[in-house]
Amino acid sequence: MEVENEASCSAGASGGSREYKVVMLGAGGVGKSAMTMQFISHQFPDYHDPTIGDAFKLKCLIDCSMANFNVLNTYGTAEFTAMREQYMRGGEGFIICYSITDRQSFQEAAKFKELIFQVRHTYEIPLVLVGNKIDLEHFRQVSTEEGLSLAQEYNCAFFETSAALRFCIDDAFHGLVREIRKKESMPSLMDKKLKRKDSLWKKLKGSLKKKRESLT
Ligand SMILES: Nc1nc2c(ncn2[C@@H]2O[C@H](COP(=O)(O)OP(=O)(O)OP(=O)(O)O)[C@@H](O)[C@H]2O)c(=O)[nH]1
Ligand SMILES: [Mg+2]
Repeated sequence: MEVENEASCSAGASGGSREYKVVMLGAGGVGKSAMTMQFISHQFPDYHDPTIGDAFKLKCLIDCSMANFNVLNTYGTAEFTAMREQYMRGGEGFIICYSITDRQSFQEAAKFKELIFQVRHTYEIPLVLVGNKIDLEHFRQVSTEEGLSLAQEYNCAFFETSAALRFCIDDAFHGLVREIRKKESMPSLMDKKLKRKDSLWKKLKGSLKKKRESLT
């Protein structure tokens, strides 16, 4: 799916658009698909259809510079976790999601930094932490302070969102691009790795396609 969105900034957009490979991570049912759908097409699917691995594209202006999102939406269900290592190799940045109504999903979110480290051997990976479903305040099990404190540990931006209300969804995705740009402006780490990432990303999409075909 490919969409263009140029609403937020009219003047001064840079002509060339840089692609950002973003991976959604988090336990099953926390709202990764709902957040992705809201971000890409302003729609909220109110049913839970466990994801097999979908990729979405969207162009938008962030801080007056064009960003070409390539979002890989993953699945949280345990039986699929073998694929996680592949995602973690391919992504440039990760949105780690939990549901504020599900403490176990928060505990799972707290494990991702280590899992990413095991695959990438660095903690310098751009991340954003998201506590979703804040429209369900009455069912809250994870406080804002706990989210903030995990984000501090992760050294990353933190957002509480509602995919249902499309609340703070753009902020989370744009926040990740800002994290990637911030890390890129520190010359050391990312430049050398970009070419390698391109071929990894292609391989990853190929295996997901095969997996989908085998399951349908
Ligand atoms: N009230 C409310 N419900 C939400 C929100 N986000 C997602 N949901 C609902 O939660 C359920 C699961 O959402 P999904 O987006 O399918 O969850 P997921 O993380 O993609 O799940 P997997 O693909 O299995 O990993 C669906 O019924 C959604 O409608 C939200 O912000 N608020
Ligand atoms: Mg999903």
